[in-house]
Amino acid sequence: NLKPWLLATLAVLGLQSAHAQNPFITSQFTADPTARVFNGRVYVYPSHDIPAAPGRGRAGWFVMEDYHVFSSANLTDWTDHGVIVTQNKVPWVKPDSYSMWAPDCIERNGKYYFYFPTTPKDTTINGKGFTIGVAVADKPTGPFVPQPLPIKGVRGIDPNVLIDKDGQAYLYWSQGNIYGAKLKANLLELAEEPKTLGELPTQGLKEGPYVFERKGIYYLTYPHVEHKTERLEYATSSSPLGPFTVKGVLMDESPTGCWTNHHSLLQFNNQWYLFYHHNDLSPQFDKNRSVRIDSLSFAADGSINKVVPTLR
Ligand code: FUB
Repeated sequence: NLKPWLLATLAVLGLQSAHAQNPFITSQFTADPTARVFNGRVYVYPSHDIPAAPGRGRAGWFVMEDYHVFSSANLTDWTDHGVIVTQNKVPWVKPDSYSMWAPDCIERNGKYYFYFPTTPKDTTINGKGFTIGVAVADKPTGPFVPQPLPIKGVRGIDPNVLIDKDGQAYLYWSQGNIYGAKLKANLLELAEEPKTLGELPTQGLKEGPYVFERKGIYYLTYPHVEHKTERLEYATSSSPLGPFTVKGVLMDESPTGCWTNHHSLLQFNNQWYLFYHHNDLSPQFDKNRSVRIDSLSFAADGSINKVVPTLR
């Protein structure tokens, strides 16, 4: 209940925390939020859950056919820029895939590269199951033009891209375990064979990698199921492809039972934030999810202080 003048002063000092209500998008179901700052504005690229219907996806499972992008200058007022990529306009996607899962978007030299996983119609390229493609735009809101084929050599979901301080780009993704590889300068092709990243937990699904660098430490953050639902864990390394060492938990398992969590971290106006999801708008069905934000902080030794969800 901070007074507006105090919030404005804190904002000028870069000290405000997220005070938007969670979930912060209520016009549609959203999940897997990747948040990025482009030109001083926050853009969130989430997945878009829709309910299954006859001829539309599989009842009881994730159903996703397109992506919207949302943006905000203050983390409170959000603009929906509409559909940026849709399954039936991507040449390589299996018709009626309804599997447009967790995406990422990154900028280089004024071009925006949107990475997304889904199922292909031609399984001879990367094998059966999910693979990852790219669509390119001149603006963060598109229009995005999909590449004609998925990235060769990538099998899996949940793409995440890091462009390191030296300009080298890395693609991370998951397929039960977490993998990474250098990208070529065009950001459209792998430059090397994928590798695993170190001594991550061997038991339980690990997915949704989000990698970032802070003060010379590379953080690999990821959802991990040990019991029933995913908790967010992190590992650190002195280099982008590891080996990473597990350090701890940044968000506990959901007490109310949304099976998945999926997240990104963002520094905006000198404050760090965690973007993640739960099923606030669909308490009975956890495949219709909604995105949330909370403030996040680091301890002096670089460890991440655990985030406790704020619901209002
Ligand atoms: O949204 C579909 C899948 O659920 C994502 O790709 C995973 O990370 C999990 O959130």
